[in-house]
Amino acid sequence: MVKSSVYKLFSTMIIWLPLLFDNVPSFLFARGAVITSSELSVPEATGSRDIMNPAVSVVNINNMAYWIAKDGAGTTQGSPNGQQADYPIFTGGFIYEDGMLWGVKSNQYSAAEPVRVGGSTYSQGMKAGNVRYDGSGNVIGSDDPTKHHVWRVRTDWNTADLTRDASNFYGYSSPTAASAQEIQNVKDQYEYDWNNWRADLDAPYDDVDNNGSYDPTVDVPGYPGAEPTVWTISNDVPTIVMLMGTF
Ligand SMILES: [Ca+2]
Repeated sequence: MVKSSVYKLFSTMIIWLPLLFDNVPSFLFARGAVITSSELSVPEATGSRDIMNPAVSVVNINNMAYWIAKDGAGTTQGSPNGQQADYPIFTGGFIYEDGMLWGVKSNQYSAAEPVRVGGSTYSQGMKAGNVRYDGSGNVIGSDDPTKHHVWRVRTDWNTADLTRDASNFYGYSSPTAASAQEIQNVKDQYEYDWNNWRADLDAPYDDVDNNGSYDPTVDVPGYPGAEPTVWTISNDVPTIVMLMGTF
């Protein structure tokens, strides 16, 4: 039993992938394992979840739940235990809070201040959204953060029993606590993210027909080979560009 639990723990793989210094996608993915944790019986809601546009979400297909905010920050707000990662899922905390912090030294910065640092410490230096460019490739600002959320897919979203997933997403302490409506909400959110996967912003996907573009009817969103993927995109460009201008 112990060996099995350890396997499940390490079968969850967490990837933080800074592709560009100013435009940082991160994604979490995992290979699933059958849940065998004891059934806890005390439901505990931690508040509402914005279903179609969630500000926090969770990778939870195996025996660990790991939460992330849409700006890429660690968060303690999803778990009923008030911690970022719970292991075993639905029980005590495993990681209080973590995140990615990076530094860049470049001769493009002033000689007096050649280093820039960004990311997450206890506070977060990023906001959700992608960097926006003009037709010549110059940075003109960043996208509206309200148009972004934590994107989440799982390959079996349309057939799986999502009771346990929804119970975890809604912050209950019991894997069977979610209502039928809450389960449907989670399914709807999976469907939306599957059909609107941000491949245009370089969210990873398996290009099944190998044509170099994302087609939700053929391709598989998420990190290739992974069952669930949780993906966010964030930036530290101050100016937010709206459709009609900037503010
Ligand atoms: Ca394709």
